[in-house]
Amino acid sequence: MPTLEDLRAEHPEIRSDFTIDQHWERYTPGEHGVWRTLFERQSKVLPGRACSEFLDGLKRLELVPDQIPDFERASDKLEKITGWRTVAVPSLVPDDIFFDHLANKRFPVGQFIRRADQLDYIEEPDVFHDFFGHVPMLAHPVFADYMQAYGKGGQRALTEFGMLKNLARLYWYTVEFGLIENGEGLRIYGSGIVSSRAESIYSVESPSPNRIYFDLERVMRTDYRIDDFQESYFVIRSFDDLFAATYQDFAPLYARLRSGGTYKPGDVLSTDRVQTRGTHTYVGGSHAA
Ligand code: HBI
Ligand code: FE
Repeated sequence: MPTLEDLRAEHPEIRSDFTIDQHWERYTPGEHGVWRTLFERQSKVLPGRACSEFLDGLKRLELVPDQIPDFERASDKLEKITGWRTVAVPSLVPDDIFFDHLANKRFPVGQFIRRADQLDYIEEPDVFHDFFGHVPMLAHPVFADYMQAYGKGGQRALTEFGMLKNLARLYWYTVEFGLIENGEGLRIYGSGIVSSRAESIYSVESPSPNRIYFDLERVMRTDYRIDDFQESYFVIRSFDDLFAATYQDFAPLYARLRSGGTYKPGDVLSTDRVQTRGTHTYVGGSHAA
């Protein structure tokens, strides 16, 4: 995790909350071209796979294929819908800074974009993962409230309970890699999936991974892979369910989590409500961004 000092060299204006100026005018035609390639690829694979709430958010924010969004202008639209804004950051930011932004309805968006030879793999969230992947769902009022509650919960998990690892798993299996099964059938809402062409297809169509109905404690006990497709996806039935499950006092849950099992990414438990049990036939590849 880079420190403020590390980042100041490249971003002299960086502020104590790790935000920088986007400098939209500095993006090159090549960088806008990478955005366009990624946007057009996802526009082909997401209809019928991403949930309508995500696709509606994309439309309401009027994101266009041929240009990286101007964060201030897009935030003016987003703020009218759910009160959220995006802030530019140069990289991953420390957990306490990240939670504080979410708790105040500010989503940190990577200011940089991956290179044309990195279309399928990025280590750090860039503007395409963050803006295309995360921001459209922030136009959904219930999901936006979930994200703010996550930020507030994160601050407590960090300072009062030392339960960051458990909370990071919740973020990973919902915000990043969550699936939803409602009237439309099985659909994607997780940002890590919607911003990746290969995983957009794999997550809802491959027989290989497990798909298990969401249970808060089960998710908070389950480790995850950061370098490959997920071996298990957790499926919610509605965003109201997700918000309700997590809008409670976590203290008793944290007490239970101090003992008892931690599960491997591919485990299926007898107590699981299984939507589909995976064949685990997928042979590892690179984690498509
Ligand atoms: N910082 N910019 C940025 N974006 C993230 O998604 C992010 C982060 N810091 C920490 C983090 N995510 C996760 O570890 C959270 O679960 C805390
Ligand atoms: Fe992300």
